[in-house]
Amino acid sequence: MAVKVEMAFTLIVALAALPHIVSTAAAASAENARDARIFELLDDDQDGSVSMTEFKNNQMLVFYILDHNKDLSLTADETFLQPDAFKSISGTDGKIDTLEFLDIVDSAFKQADTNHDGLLDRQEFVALLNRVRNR
Ligand SMILES: [Ca+2]
Ligand SMILES: [Ca+2]
Ligand SMILES: [Ca+2]
Repeated sequence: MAVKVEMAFTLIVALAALPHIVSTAAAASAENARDARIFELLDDDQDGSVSMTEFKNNQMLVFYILDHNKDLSLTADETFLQPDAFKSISGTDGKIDTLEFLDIVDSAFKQADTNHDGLLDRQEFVALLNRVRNR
């Protein structure tokens, strides 16, 4: 797996979990319940799978939350990424713009969609989370 995509996984899962980290000090035993809640958060129409559109919309929301100064780009201090990881996404300008962000979201979605049906089901989503955690 390309380094860039691995970084995208880390970013995306951390981002998806962000509201939960803030609102609940979830114990490790509550991890499954938390994963299920993250999935439900992503699955806007609650049809049991996360489409590319749902995934992107949710990630863009997170982008806006992280973008403290609302200039539509993320600088290193607005993310919690390691410098190398940040640079692999941002390129040389030191900023992650919305296109770069959507590009990694797109890559991560395609990597996670292991049966290539254009949807993330619960199984694929949990596999994605586990892959990131066990890195
Ligand atoms: Ca859905
Ligand atoms: Ca910014
Ligand atoms: Ca799938």
